[in-house]
Amino acid sequence: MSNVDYDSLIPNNVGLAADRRLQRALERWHPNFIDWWKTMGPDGFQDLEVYLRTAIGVDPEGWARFGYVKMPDYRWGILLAPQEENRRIAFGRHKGEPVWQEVPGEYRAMLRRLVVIQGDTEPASVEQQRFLGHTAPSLYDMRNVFQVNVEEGRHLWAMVYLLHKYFGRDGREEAEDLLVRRSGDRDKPRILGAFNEKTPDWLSFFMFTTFTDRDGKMQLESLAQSGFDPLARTTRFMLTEEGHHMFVGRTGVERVVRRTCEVMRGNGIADPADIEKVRGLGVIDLPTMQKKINFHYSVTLDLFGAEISTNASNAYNASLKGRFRETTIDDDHQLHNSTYPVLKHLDGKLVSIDEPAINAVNSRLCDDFITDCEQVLATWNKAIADNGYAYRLSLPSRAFNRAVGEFSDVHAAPDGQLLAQADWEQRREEWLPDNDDLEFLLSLMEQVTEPGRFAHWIAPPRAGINGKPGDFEYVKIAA
Ligand code: BYC
Ligand code: FE
Ligand code: FE
Repeated sequence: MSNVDYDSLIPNNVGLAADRRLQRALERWHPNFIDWWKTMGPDGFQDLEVYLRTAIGVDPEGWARFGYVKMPDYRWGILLAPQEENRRIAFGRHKGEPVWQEVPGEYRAMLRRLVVIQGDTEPASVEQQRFLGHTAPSLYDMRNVFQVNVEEGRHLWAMVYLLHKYFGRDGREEAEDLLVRRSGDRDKPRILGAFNEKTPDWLSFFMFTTFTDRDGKMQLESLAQSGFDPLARTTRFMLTEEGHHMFVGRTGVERVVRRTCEVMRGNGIADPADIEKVRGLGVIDLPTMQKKINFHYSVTLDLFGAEISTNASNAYNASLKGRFRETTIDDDHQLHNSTYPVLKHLDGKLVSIDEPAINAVNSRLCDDFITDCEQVLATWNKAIADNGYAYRLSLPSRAFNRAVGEFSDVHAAPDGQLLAQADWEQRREEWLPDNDDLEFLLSLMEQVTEPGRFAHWIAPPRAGINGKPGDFEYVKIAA
């Protein structure tokens, strides 16, 4: 079952060779994908050998192989986690029924929409990160962004497989459109807001992979519960790759924090808020990092949709999209009579209000996301504390800077205090990066290609990829 066929054009463990129609359809999509990759994938590095991992199986141990690959030759495969025998639906109206191997007709449109939205984010992130190679702070980091990019490409393949196999002609059309929309394009933007923002510098990249890839994790976890088994199995395997993306983000920011603190300490700076002095030393000040957290976190919260959502309740009822770790939750898994506390604003205050749990599925997933993020913040703050500074980074209120849901029509400070429009306009640059901040970040970005060397503003990682030594040549630049 877990054997992967690597002899065919499209590596897969779904028996593609036995389904000639599907195989031909995907083989027609393949050159369009490669065209897209060459024009919208990593700019300027397509001919270089990169030390990448490729998924060669789906077993928990040993699913990846490391080796030098030119990115356009990466073996993007269609890999589903092994089928669980006798798996039954864990939640919703169809709880207890055997999982579906085909799309139930009544849910076809809803399912297609979920798959398309998921699929759209994958190439979008590659487009957003397309120029980062030019300013990579080391070969280690350069390799990491390319690894993330090829895997997001594989995630696109994962969704395109589902569209082609299960959604007929409209699925094929949706698959084509996934290569037509462009991140940030005015006329044909990507579907969700965060995926049309820019990722111009490496702090942005580390924040994106910390927060936005973590939304990916939460959404994939919910889809991995799906009663539609092919979707559940696809997303389950995607999650194994997602871990590395979030690792790159969390440790990336941590290395920046560590470096800044070490340099501040080494130069006798007592006050981390002395931005001019810290920047004068060529490292990123902590208040700017806080502003970047505020931005990436709030934009990512928007990806959870409205707190109270009939779309989400329909998907849950239909047994298509569950909750985070659905099977470990102790309740009826149908949410007949239960409530869930949802943060709302009432008379100028933030209050928690019990809502029917079935309507609050998005809000709950968002809570689980926030819990996850808090653990990440703790590791960053530890790096600050280890250096003897009292400064702490924090997550802003969920009401801060929101464009979707309950708080989209109010303004709030990071501490949750609601503000009049004029106050918000006046103060927003205290909390969100302004042009000067972004230009400062860009001014630090310089490409470092000597193996084992790192740009001044970031500390080296604690360990190499796949146990490689510090001066390993992750990308063969000189070749
Ligand atoms: N931007 O009931 P509502 C990843 C629309 S990231 C624009 O509140 P729902 C990755 C919504 O479409 C994970 N529009 O929301 C990370 C709806 O429109 P219609 C991606 C938005 O449907 C890094 C209306 O507002 N996967 O994998 O419950 C790198 C009201 O909708 C937004 C998924 O998201 C927005 N932010 O929830 C690479 C999973 N939010 O239908 C990859 C699939 C809402 O009224 N998607 N709208 O015209 C879903 O589960 C849900 O569609 C959403 C929204 C969670 C996105
Ligand atoms: Fe992904
Ligand atoms: Fe990812």
